[in-house]
Amino acid sequence: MDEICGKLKKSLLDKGASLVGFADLNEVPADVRDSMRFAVSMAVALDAAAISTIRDGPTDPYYVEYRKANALLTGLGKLACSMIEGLGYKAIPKKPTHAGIDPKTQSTVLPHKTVATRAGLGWIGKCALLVTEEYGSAVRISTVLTDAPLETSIPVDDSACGDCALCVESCPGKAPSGKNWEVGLHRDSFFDVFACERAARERAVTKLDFDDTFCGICISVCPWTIKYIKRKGSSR
Ligand code: B12
Ligand code: SF4
Ligand code: SF4
Repeated sequence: MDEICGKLKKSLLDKGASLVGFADLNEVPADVRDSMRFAVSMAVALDAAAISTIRDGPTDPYYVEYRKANALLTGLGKLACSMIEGLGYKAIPKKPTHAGIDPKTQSTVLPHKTVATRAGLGWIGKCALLVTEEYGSAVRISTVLTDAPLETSIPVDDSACGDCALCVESCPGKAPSGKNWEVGLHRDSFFDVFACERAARERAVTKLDFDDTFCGICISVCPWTIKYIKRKGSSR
């Protein structure tokens, strides 16, 4: 399987993925993962210059990037599926968008972030986003479930946010409580999803005349994102 994982990773990175990891989902109930034990987690980094334009709300360059990343992730999911199925295993792609969420709880049964931490891509920040060492939280992610026995990565169980509270202080909706995540801590015990939804919608309507939850301030203020922006030669 080592060789297959290597080929899969190389092909996905060549086609535009920024990070690829392999998850063992045995900790998650079988019914939420379609009885597939393993998963490929893929992240696409958002353009650093576009993210650097977000200051007090969403911007057109961020919206363009968001759409581009979703399209790329959909294509990468198809590629991973065809490679895995070519080897005789099952593969189920999960959409990068809000498809299949319960609006009352704002949740899917198997969030991409759960798969991403299991695949070792990063931790969950105080703002409830996946934070990666390489790109901060400026990534969009998606998942392919499979029964192929992949060589899995070391999962991330703890936060690396430490005492930082920049996303907590910058959130216009006061959605993050400031508590540090660890595996097993449910989103709703450290993040008010409805406060985020209200504030993000208000920002999107005011800034872009766009009636959706679209904000991204928490992405742009994170020191890990800023490190990525600086590495790419932009400034915030
Ligand atoms: C519903 C939803 C929303 C809701 C709720 C957000 C939320 N945090 O849940 C609203 C509308 C508010 C929203 C807003 C935004 N969203 Co949104 N949203 C989703 C969606 C469709 C489902 C999320 C979900 O099911 N949440 C349920 C809760 C319980 O889980 P969770 O917060 O996702 O993650 C928890 C688990 O993963 C758990 N966990 C982690 N590891 C493990 C391991 C084990 C074993 C277990 C049991 C649990 C566990 O820890 C996390 C925190 O508790 C996902 C796409 C997807 N299909 O996953 C995108 C997604 C989370 N959104 C995303 C983004 C970027 C945004 C916005 C920035 C919007 C924007 N474009 O401006 C804001 C940011 C809000 C924020 N700070 O979180 C990205 C996040 C990327 C990243 N770096 O993390 C996602 C993943 C979409 C994508 N394809 O990339 N979103
Ligand atoms: S998307 Fe905006 S409103 Fe939601 S948590 Fe991030 S900064 Fe707060
Ligand atoms: S801004 Fe600070 S607290 Fe928030 S996710 Fe980034 S490192 Fe964590």
